Amino acid sequence: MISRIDLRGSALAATAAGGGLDRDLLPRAEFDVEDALEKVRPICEDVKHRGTAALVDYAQRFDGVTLERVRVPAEALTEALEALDPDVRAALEESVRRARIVHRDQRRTDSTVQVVPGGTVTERWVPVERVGLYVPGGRAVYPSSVVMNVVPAQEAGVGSLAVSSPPQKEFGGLPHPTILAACALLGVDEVYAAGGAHAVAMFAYGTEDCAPVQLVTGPGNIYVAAAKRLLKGRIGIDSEAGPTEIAVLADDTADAAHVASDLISQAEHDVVAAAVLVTPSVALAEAVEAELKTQVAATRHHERITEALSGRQSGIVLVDSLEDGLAVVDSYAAEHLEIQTADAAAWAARVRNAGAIFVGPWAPVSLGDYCAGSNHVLPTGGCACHSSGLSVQSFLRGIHVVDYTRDALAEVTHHVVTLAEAEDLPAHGAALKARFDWKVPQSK
Ligand code: HSO
Ligand code: ZN
Repeated sequence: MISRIDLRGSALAATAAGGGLDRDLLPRAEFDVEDALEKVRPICEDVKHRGTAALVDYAQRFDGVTLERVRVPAEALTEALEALDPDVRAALEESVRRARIVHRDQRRTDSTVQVVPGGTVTERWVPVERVGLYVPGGRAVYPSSVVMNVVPAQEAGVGSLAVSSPPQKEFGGLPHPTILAACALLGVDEVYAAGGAHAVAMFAYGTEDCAPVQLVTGPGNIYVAAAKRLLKGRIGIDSEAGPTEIAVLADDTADAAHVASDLISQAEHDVVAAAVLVTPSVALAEAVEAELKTQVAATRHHERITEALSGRQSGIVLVDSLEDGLAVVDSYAAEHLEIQTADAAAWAARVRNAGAIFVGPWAPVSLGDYCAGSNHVLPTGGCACHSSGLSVQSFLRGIHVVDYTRDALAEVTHHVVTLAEAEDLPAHGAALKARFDWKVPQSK
């Protein structure tokens, strides 16, 4: 079912060392946000002008639900938490506890540096005031994603946080009850029943019910991604999350059954999810192929998984050496990268591009999805070569605070005036000269 891509004999490590390895060396799933832009543009405009009335119309059209109100009442949140299965609650609490440990440690402290005597620059970290978190509904009901978005926002000190998730017909037009329960567990009391592009527009423009936010985070389908791209600038966004990806770099010390089950675990998300094994070991490749055959048949979502594994975005990549394998995974820049080799930590330390790295046999991606403490909102589609996963940092802004004394300004004025003249912007220089009787102070 999974195809083989044979890259042996291509001297990949040498090509990569010269900076020449193609970022698109391995195929990826189609995720053309550009295409969806024209569809979401009128929807966003409509929400901008008609607010709640537009959201109610879209709930009818896209979710088949007649909404009485878009804001979820407080009782519905409390009831959802009370009705939550105790085991699920305990697991979510543990997930939150671990995520808090990691994200609390990411908090920044302001730092002041003295550039010259009398001249300091402070970097002051200020949380975004109000954030909107989008949580998908439909097939992807992930309370764990509520944890992964809310915890870093809270640890960053975000004062106001709203969640939106599509209304579900079978739950009387409310978002999925586990999503509501997760919100309640995390102390989020502002929740809306809106999904898709119009939910992002609600956050960006605000409505009668929902005050506008400054930043929207959270995964979603292609329309959500398109709305984020369209409204970016008016609002900040985390990323346009695409289909999930796992790459495994493994040698013949890896356990084929475990490698196969890890590939399957992420293929389970979506028919366009990517599962890629990169290995110099033909024996491991064969063993993993055999394992996939037997394991996939036994999984609940075997049809979806089979489609994901047989898609062009998935494959077993044969390379001449682990060194070449490293070049391949670096060029691919996977959302999740497992290293299942001898001396895994040493190989992991050399990886340059990945959303998150899972080291050795006891750190499968599923651990990171729920309970490692790390964040599972990670860059996809190769964006790991320039972006990071969600963290406290995503919810902070670093403001430079510049503080100079008269003497410190006098000392550097001639340089500022010179650069301003070189850029034909003399008024810039004049702003300094005005402070010194229109003379350029002589530096000591
Ligand atoms: N692997 C997904 C996150 C997730 N997995 C949620 C299970 N639930 C993207 O990192
Ligand atoms: Zn997952």
